[in-house]
This record gives sequence, C-alpha cells and structure tokens, in this order.
Amino acid sequence: MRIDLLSIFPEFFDVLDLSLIGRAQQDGLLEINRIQPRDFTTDRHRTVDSPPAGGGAGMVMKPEPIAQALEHVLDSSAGPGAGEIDRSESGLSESGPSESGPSESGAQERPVLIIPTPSGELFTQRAAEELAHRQHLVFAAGRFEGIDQRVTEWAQEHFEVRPMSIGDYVLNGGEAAVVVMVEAITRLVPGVIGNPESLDEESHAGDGLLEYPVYTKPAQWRGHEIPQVLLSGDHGKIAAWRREQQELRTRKGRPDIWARYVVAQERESR
Ligand code: 6GU
Repeated sequence: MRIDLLSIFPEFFDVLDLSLIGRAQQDGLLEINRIQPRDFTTDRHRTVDSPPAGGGAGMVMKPEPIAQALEHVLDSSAGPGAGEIDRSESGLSESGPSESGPSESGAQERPVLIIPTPSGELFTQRAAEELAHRQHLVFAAGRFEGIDQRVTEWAQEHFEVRPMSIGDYVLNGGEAAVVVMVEAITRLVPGVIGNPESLDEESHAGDGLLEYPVYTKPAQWRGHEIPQVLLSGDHGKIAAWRREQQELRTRKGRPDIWARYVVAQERESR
C-alpha cells in the first residue's frame, strides 16, 4: 500500500516510523511519503494561507500549493505506460477486495484522497476496513480554518475524494487525525500485524461489541483476583463468560452500539 501525506508540518508524521508501522515500511508492505505544500509555492515567504473570502476569523489554505502537491503525487504514481490519468469508474462504489489492485484492463485504480475535517463523514472501523483494501491513499491535512473548498471539487477529476472526521470535537489541524486514520487502516493490511487472529476479537470488529476484559498472572494482585472461570480450563465456559462481559460492557458504556446490536440480533433470529 502506498500512502502520501500532505502537510505543512511533515515532521508530525515521524511517529509513523515507530513500532509496527515503522516495521511494515522497512518490510516493504507500506510506502509512506511526506509532502510539504510549501515546496510548491513561488513567493519568497512560501505562503500557503490567505484570509477567508467573505471575511471572518482566521486564515484559509490557498488551493494552488495543495493542487500542485497533489499533481506531484499523481505524476509519481503513474505506473509504466500510464501516460494519462485513469478516469475509469473504478473506486466510485464501495470498495472491496475485488476492486483493489490494477483492474482487468491493467489500468491503475484512482487513488483515494482523504481530507481530514470535522465536517467530514465519520471515520469508523468499517471505513478503515474498506480503505485497507486500497492500493493508494493520499491524505491532505489542512491547518487554520481549512482548505479552499475548490480543491475538493477539482480533485474529484483525479481522486476518489473522501472528507472525513475522526469524531465530534475540533483539532488545530488535520495531522493528528491523519495519524489516527493511518494507524487504524494500516494495521488491517495483511502482514502488518503478526497475529491476525487478534484483529477478530477487538472492539468494533465483527458484531461491533466492545472487547471483553483481559487478565494475566499473578492470580492475586494487590487484593484483586482474576475471575475464577478464567482459571477453570473450561473453554466453553470461558467463551460464554467473555461474550457476557462484552454484552455487559457495551450495554452500559455504549448504548448506541448496543441498540444497533439488538436490532441486528432480532433481524437474524427472524
Ligand atoms: Cl479530521 N480534523 C480536524 N481539524 N478536527 C477534527 C477532525 C479532523 N476530526 C475531528 N475533529
């Protein structure tokens, strides 16, 4: 998987060189590039921002440096023989494993351009799973009050554009959200995580329930005990207890997820 990260603070993404994602880059499973939009300015101050049209507080990111940075990404992703931009329909519908990789014609699928913004579609585990199947992701992080809206319109000619939010709160810029999304997506890419079975049991995976509590030795610790069932060796009982804990946690902590789960269960039993 190739990932390009546009930001006026490219060092923000140095954390992606650590741990599992760093290892995956070394192993050639991931290629992560950082692009500085200031490198595509022509004035002495390398200006990337300008006051909002119509007035108001703060500054807006100018469209041209970002568009040129994105064109640079497109130029460097055009494979051998790819003389022009692929305008095929690939990637317009929900993506899946069948749509990833070069299409039957040999044409490259359109890259996905994710624009982090609190006004975007909510980034969920489902979105992460979908994006983990794609060949090429580009993230364009804005600072200030955001990026000139015309970048989003223009970019649709070349990318599958997805404005996305990681939750209902406001960050100073898109960079922290990009780190969150890249981590959630890349850990689903085959080979990035050593033991893929651990992915099945996590919160928000499969049926959407929160994960069960975990314990390790010693059996007694500062007056707190491991639940007896986990020491019983009875795998059926252990599985039932874990399921019960998942349901308890979800019902108490996330009534929104619980309501969806109950509806899905009722539908299944009909
Ligand atoms: Cl993706 N960007 C910014 N700036 N703030 C956010 C966000 C993204 N998601 C939630 N808050």
